[in-house]
Amino acid sequence: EAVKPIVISTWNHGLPANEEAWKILSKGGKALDAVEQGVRTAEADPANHTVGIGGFPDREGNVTLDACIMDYQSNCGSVAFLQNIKHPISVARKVMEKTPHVMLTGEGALQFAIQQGFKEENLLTPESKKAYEEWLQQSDYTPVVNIENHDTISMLAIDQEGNISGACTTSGAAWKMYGRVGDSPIIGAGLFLDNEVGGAAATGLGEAIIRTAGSAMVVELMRQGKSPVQACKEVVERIREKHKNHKDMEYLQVGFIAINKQGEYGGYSLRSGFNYAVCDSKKGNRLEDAGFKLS
Ligand code: SD4
Repeated sequence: EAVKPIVISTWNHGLPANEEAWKILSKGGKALDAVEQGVRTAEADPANHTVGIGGFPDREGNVTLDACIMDYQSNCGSVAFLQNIKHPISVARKVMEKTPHVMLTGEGALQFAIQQGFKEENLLTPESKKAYEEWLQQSDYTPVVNIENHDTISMLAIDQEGNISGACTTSGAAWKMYGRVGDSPIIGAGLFLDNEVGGAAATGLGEAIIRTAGSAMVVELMRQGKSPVQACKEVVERIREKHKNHKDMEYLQVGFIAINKQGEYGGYSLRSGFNYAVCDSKKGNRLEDAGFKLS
């Protein structure tokens, strides 16, 4: 018998996000609504420096946001390089539901958001501005593992009907180039699911996740019979292999979470320090440490 409903999301802030999602799932609500409402908690938290308001800016001082959402019928919506909108995940959902497209970027995404009634606001908090000014003094772009690429929220949920949905939202890598887009708004990289099989989502250095079609690969491996943890592990190992002689290797961190149709779940990362939150009716809402390849 499959475990459902269930929700899993990345990092410590997965706990409050799951709590919000659980309010919907436990009442028989849809996984799609649960993941949207869940990740909005992280977007709204100014203390989180990798999502929404309070996110660290690019190297020119702009906070630019990436997000995507996907439902059990493989509908998806995405925004990338979006500025001044606090809840990109909800704009991504509108792209999915109200446009003939999957992805809108930059000015176009902003224009669409405004048409849909979203308000423009400054997302650069005094605290992030200060961190940026400090960074400017060295202007050194060498991401710090588990710190500067930490805290993207990715969430996967299965509702009482047994349907899967997922969401992913981020301000991306701190001090990135203007216009840089990571894995998080890219279906197949930052997030992927197939309602027949399961879902997967990523956190970490987006470039490496895009190069390897990370989340899509995890789902494909589950289709071939791997457990969620085995599938995440195999993709992490492949990413490591592909980056052996790559300049990114020195600071590379990637982590995946995955869930299958039976409600089995797991996570795995390249380096230690990655955790995720899981909530179901059996054990409640809790944090678990992911297994890892290197220490
Ligand atoms: C990115 N994957 O833009 C994101 C960053 C991230 O936890 O995951 N942070 O590359």
